[in-house]
Amino acid sequence: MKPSFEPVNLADYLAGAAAEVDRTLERLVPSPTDAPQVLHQAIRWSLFAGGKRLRPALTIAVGEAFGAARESLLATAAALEMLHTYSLIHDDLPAMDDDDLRRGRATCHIQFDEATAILAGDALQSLAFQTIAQDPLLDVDTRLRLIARIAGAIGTPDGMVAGQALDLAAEAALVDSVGLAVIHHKKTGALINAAACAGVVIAGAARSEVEQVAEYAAHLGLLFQITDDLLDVTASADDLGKTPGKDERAQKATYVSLFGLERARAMAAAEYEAAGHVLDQMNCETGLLRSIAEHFHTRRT
Ligand code: GRG
Repeated sequence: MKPSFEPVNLADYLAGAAAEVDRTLERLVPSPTDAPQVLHQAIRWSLFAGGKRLRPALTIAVGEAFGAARESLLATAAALEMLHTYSLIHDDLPAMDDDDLRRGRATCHIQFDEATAILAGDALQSLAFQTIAQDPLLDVDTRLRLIARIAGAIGTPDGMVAGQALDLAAEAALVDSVGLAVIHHKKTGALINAAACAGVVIAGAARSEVEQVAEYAAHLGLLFQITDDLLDVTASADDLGKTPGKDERAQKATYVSLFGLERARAMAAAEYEAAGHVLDQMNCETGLLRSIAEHFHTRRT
């Protein structure tokens, strides 16, 4: 029998989780008055710019579904947001995506300068792993498992950095549907997967349950990216807080450019369904995780 809980409103849950993650980040990140001030102001400029906090919310939701206490999830959830923000700061640099708008405001290198943006990303990455390594609410074995899994989602050949390298190399070349899935599995999916798995690791669940969560999150990651590609052609800069239409201008392979709007929508729906089938097999309270998949499917920002 699955444990049953009171139904929770997703919007309230996400808002509550985001507020707690922000309070945790506030505590963990150097003050803007710490020297060198410009570095710490740049970190805060990007970190507190109004991101949706989806990755930390996923850590919290999965962790709570498997019985972890909210308090035990917060530092790791905040660390995942630091890592995500580092990736966005570096992705926006002229050497990469060269963007001047992110989270509804000037990108870090536009507001400050390129060197500061590179250093802000570097510092956020180190701070994230220090946060987990020093979390007094987790036993040392759990900290080590989290660090290994999250670092693996970033620096290994299957991780986010490799995905970014493939994506940059793919701009000029022809990519097929398999190549596209590989890029996004690494670039976007790996960190989303690590965020979900961090929750179930902190809850101390069995290895088989971690694997089920990883499978659910793999569908979620692809769903997130297909939706992102759809929003790039259908949403406004105001809604997105970043420049829409960039993929098309850069002649990037996306789910929309490769398959067209209708098939891309059908592929997103298939990933949503598949995430639901994985949840059907899981022995935990899945209501919130189902709502998160639905949110990833229907989001407009
Ligand atoms: C630079 C090493 C390195 C990696 C960059 C994640 C990434 C890899 C680049 C971002 C490019 C991009 C726009 C990818 C699409 C999916 C994505 C990660 C969107 C941004 O995530 P949201 O929508 O953003 O969760 P907020 O601002 O709400 O946190």
